[in-house]
Amino acid sequence: SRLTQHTKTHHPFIVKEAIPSTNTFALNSFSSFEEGSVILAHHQTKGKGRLGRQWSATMGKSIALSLVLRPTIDSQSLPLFTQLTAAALCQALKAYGDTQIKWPNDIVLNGKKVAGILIESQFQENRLEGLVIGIGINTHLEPDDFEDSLLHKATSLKIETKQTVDPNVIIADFLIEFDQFYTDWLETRQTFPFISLCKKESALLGKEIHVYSPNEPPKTATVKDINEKGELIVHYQGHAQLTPLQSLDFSVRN
Ligand code: BT5
Repeated sequence: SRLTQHTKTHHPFIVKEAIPSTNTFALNSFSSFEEGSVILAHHQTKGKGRLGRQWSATMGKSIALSLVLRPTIDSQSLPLFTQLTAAALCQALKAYGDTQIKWPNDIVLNGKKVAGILIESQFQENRLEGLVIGIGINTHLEPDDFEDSLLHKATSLKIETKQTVDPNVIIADFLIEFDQFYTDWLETRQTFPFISLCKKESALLGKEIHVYSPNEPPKTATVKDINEKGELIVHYQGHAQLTPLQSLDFSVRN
């Protein structure tokens, strides 16, 4: 089975108390972290989401980690890592309920966001030196911990399972799943194993979504596929062709 296979990756752990952001920490001292390093923080004071957004969590009630990787890849492969990570995280969180992937970077549990992924890259003299995969998982957040605006769209493992969970088990399970996809991909450069999982567990396939692009009114589209590059293939209303989307800002239409 997947779990009994050996992987080549090993994971030095760096554990911090409160820091602004594990991703920022990893990027600021990137050269000091070897491949596979995991930076864990008990608390983030300035957790980052994508596109300048914030990631927030009450102290001691969530997992915040960053995984440092130094693969030899070109920057075009970067979006693939969001899908690879989402597939691994979705698998690891399956033990807690019906997890799905909301392309490109959200894990939802019973329809609400329980985890998010933020991938940032490190360049040196125009060369991609590596990447930092940031993961936030809502383990023990309670409804009171969420801002009002998040209440109907965010949740935690504790809220959904009504049980406390073991963060160490979650982190270990995630790394096992991740290493399997990652080492396979490094060897074969085949994206099928994790892309097929992203499709199987997609919260968006077949759904109608609103696509928001800068300086344009939102457009309605139907989600048709996720391709081998990790792009979302959509069909815009009134268009003949299908359109591949990269991580544009968009929201699902109810
Ligand atoms: C994400 O961004 O979902 C990426 C989250 C990545 C967080 C990890 S924690 C470790 C590492 N270090 C960091 O500094 N970051 C990474 P995005 O798709 O842009 O979603 C952000 C949006 O999710 C916010 O604008 C809020 O609406 C919502 N949000 C904020 N905190 C949340 C939470 N704890 N649970 C669910 N939704 C949240």
